Amino acid sequence: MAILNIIEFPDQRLRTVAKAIETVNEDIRQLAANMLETMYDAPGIGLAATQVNIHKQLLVLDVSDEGDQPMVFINPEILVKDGIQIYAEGCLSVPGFTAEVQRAEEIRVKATNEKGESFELEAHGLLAICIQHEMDHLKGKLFVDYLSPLKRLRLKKKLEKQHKADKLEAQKQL
Ligand code: GNR
Ligand code: NI
Repeated sequence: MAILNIIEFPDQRLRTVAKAIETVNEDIRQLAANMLETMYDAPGIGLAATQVNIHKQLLVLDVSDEGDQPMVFINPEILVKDGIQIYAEGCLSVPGFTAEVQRAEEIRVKATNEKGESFELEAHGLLAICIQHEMDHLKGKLFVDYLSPLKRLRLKKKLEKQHKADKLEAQKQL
């Protein structure tokens, strides 16, 4: 098991479109386990492979209160969307920032699990939000893309400044 490095906005690698996974093998199961460990450690309620710079259609999540219901989605597809809900979202790739995003209230999703079995799931509320947020990552999209260009630019400048300061601090430690 291992904690993976999470890349942060405005890193262009977050814009990569993930490729479908052809076979669910031991490498994929290992990656899913490491992503879950990374997500719980952060802590977060979801993580897409894109965020750990692996451009494959794989996401993990756990929206339970106890953090004891890990879920793995491989090659997820949304079959049906219904209704709308607005929620203040955060993202491990956009630390220290939240914004209200409008998404479908209810979705029907088809995906493959870590055993390579196909499944379908009806989701609503936070689970539906999280699946849509993670599936956006797999398409190279971030929740900040729903903001006005001015707000996104301000956020980009703020995080770039923070990343520069972090880099200088790391150099001092050498
Ligand atoms: O941990 C997370 N919390 C969260 C809160 C509201 C809406 C979406 C999320 S997902 C986020 C983890 C993350 O960045 N996943 O990509
Ligand atoms: Ni995210």
